[in-house]
Amino acid sequence: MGLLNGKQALIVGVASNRSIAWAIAEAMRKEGAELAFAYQNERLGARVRALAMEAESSLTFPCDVAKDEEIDTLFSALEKHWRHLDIIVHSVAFAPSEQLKGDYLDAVTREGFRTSHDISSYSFTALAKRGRAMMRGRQGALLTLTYLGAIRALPNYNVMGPAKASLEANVRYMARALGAEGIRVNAVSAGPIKTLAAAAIGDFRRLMELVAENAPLQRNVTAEEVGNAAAFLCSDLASGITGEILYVDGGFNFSYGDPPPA
Ligand code: NAD
Ligand code: 0WE
Repeated sequence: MGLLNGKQALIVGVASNRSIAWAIAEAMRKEGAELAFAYQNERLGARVRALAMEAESSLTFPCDVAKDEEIDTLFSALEKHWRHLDIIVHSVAFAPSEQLKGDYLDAVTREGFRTSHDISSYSFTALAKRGRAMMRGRQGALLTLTYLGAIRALPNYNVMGPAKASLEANVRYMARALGAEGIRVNAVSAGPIKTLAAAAIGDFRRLMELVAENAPLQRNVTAEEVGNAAAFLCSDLASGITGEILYVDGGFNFSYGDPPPA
């Protein structure tokens, strides 16, 4: 019955019960997947262990995705519990906070550019490189989270835009590299959702109002809706889909600029 019965999924990027990664975990659990969780550092350990228990999982591992040794340790630990892996969810992004406000050129620095691309794009590749052996030949799926700022120059998103553009190209190159092994690679491009990563941003409420006023669905999307799309993309129902960016944004991406309704 469950779309993901018998599948084992590693979820990277839960920081709180509002994280998009947590909504994905809940949707995948509901569809029958067995879950494991990787969290950034011990500051988040207790919270993630408690959430994992709610998802009937005792598999929680620390992993700073900026560090290859920690990625290696993560998979070495996971291999002790699971022989195979079917799904990796990457729900991670970071730019130093001073990068995310004001004029792009004034804000951006070589170090800010490097860090944002490393954590927000390369880390997806790094997880795939190390996870590949465990996933081979199992109709596996990799999934990441992106945002409209990848394809539109938006205020304040700044260097995260180029980082997400890199991530989206990464999805296509990874899909090409892994297709022969039966592994699919996709992204969900989510509309704005109030999470920790979003709460830190000024004007977030205004952005959400703009979406509600202009999206065809005339509202913002929920983390649960993103979770459901993620579960679908990682299920065998999506067996023909790879290298794709699926918008879960109420249609805002193609309709902003419409005149307001009469
Ligand atoms: P969140 O703060 O709950 O999640 C971000 C996660 O990234 C956290 O769990 C954090 O621990 C993790 N992270 C950052 N640096 C890391 C590192 N070095 N190593 C390991 N983990 C690290 O916020 P969220 O909104 O759920 O973000 C998840 C993803 O969704 C991000 O890729 C974000 O760009 C994307 N996204 C968010 C929105 C939104 O409006 N919230 C919209 C579209 C896409
Ligand atoms: O991808 C994101 C945000 C990712 C993010 C958030 C933070 C906050 C805390 C990356 N790095 C950091 N660094 C921090 O120190 N989103 C899609 C959410 C978001 O962020 C914006 C947005 C939206 C939407 C920033 C400016 C404008 C819009």
